[in-house]
Amino acid sequence: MFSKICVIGMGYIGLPTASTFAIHGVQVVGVDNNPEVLEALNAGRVHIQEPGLRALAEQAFGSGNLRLSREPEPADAFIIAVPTPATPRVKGGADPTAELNSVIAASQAILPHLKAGNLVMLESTCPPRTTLDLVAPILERSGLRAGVDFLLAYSPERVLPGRILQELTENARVIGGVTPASAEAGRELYALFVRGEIVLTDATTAEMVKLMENTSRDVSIAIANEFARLAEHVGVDVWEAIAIANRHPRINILRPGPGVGGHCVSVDPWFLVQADPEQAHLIRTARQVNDDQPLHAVRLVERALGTLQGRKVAALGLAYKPDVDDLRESPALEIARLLAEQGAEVRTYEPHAPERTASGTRAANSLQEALTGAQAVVLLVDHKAFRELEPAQAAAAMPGRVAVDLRGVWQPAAWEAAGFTLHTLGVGIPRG
Ligand code: SAJ
Repeated sequence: MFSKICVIGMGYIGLPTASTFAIHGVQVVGVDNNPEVLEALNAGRVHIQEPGLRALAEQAFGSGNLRLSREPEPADAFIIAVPTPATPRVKGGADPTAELNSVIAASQAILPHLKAGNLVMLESTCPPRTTLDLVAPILERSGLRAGVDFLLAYSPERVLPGRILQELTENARVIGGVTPASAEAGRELYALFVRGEIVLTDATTAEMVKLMENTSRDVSIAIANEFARLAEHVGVDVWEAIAIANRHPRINILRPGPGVGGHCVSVDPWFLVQADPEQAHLIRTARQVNDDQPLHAVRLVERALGTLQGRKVAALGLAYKPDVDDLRESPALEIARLLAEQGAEVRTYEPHAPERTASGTRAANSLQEALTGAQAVVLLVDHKAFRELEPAQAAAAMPGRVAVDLRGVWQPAAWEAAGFTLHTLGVGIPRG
């Protein structure tokens, strides 16, 4: 039934999805309205860093089953995998809301090609009811009725950056149809490569599932961050306390850190707030706790150094989490920027994107260069190379002996043996 599909959006989800369908024998048209993305892919450059993606895309293009286009064309199924960012958060301003322009544009682009019997799948993360209230009415301008003449379903992507290819095929997949037949058609499509369980439901439930997953994670991280602040205040090591609490069979406290980044966990909860601002108190508060965490981290660095004015700081890592190159919504970027804004001379080093830096700071090309001349070294992202940093290497390059660990991974004994004072997020000074 599905011999040809169009995947709209060649980003973090669309490109791996299109490539995976292609290597499973489906004719795939990868659609993107950004000419630079198409140019890069046509020249054999994969614009996204994700383990295994380059090889997968090469295999897909090499098979002859994947080709690129600026516009959709007639096909058996259409998959929408375009970005749905939130409007920027303004302190004291209105809550962020979903920007659905790309979903609207993709639906409109499908419209002239839609035929009876087609399946349209929405994968982008969206506020509840988007499939029913936004996408269906646009596609119904064709004169065809959703769920009657063509099939329409929502299937959220749930893959973890860094493990996208593996999780794409192995994770359980939720498919929510505007009708049961739409969900069944979705199952038939994804069963071409998904090895995990495929769970069918209705479209709005599937939208809620996705938002509830990431919101639950955000709220869990917020409580961990709040525990860290309380531990600092009462003179406890939060890492030890969490390790002990997590021995309880029904407790699993997540890791505190410098804040929550990425384009999912820090964004999606706002789509639930948007759905019912009067009721979503806890979700909004958790977002605020996590959004305030970078400022808390800056205060920690300031306390460690006495003052930020004129201090030379090596800021290690800018990505939103370890071992990825993705800087979107990264709390590390925000911390580096705030340190500079508050008077520090900041040298950043992001091994997965060495050319990138935060506003007001300078980028180093190597770890060594970042450390050289620094009075303090601040661990923002626990990339493998930084977890393994030998305090002796830092001591040899740095005139200062202040280390700040915002991820709870550096061993105090090792840093102290090298002459450093190590300040760790969530570790209070025990009171007698
Ligand atoms: N973080 C902490 N403490 C923790 C775990 C994470 O501070 O204990 C921080 C990370 O440093 C990062 C942020 O949270 O800044 C988010 O990282 P993450 O690893 O929790 O999640 P993402 O954004 O990489 O991917 C999430 C995943 N969702 C869940 O685990 C519920 C993934 O499955 C989704 O597909 C993805 O969002 C998405 O695209 O929505």
